[in-house]
Amino acid sequence: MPLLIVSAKAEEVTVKIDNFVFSPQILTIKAGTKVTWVNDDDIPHTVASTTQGLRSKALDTGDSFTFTFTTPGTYKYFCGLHPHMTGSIVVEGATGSNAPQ
Ligand SMILES: [Cu+2]
Repeated sequence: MPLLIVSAKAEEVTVKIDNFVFSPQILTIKAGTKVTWVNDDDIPHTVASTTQGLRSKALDTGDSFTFTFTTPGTYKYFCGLHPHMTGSIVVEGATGSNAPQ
């Protein structure tokens, strides 16, 4: 299955967790975007990383976790309960991108 790459323009985006997969697995956003992970799976998952603050408690079905990305860079994260579940958030600078403004 190819990696799904989504370029989001909204300032709030959602990453769904289902069937042991973060979706989209790679998400490109602008700095300042609020990302909310929602667990649609029927078992608990977490969002974990080495980034300060980017770490949730165990999310039961329907629970969510929100983190606002203010600094450009690539943020890799994983599920603390199932470390093979991984995802990345690519944060672009608010200017200097290819946004059609
Ligand atoms: Cu998990």
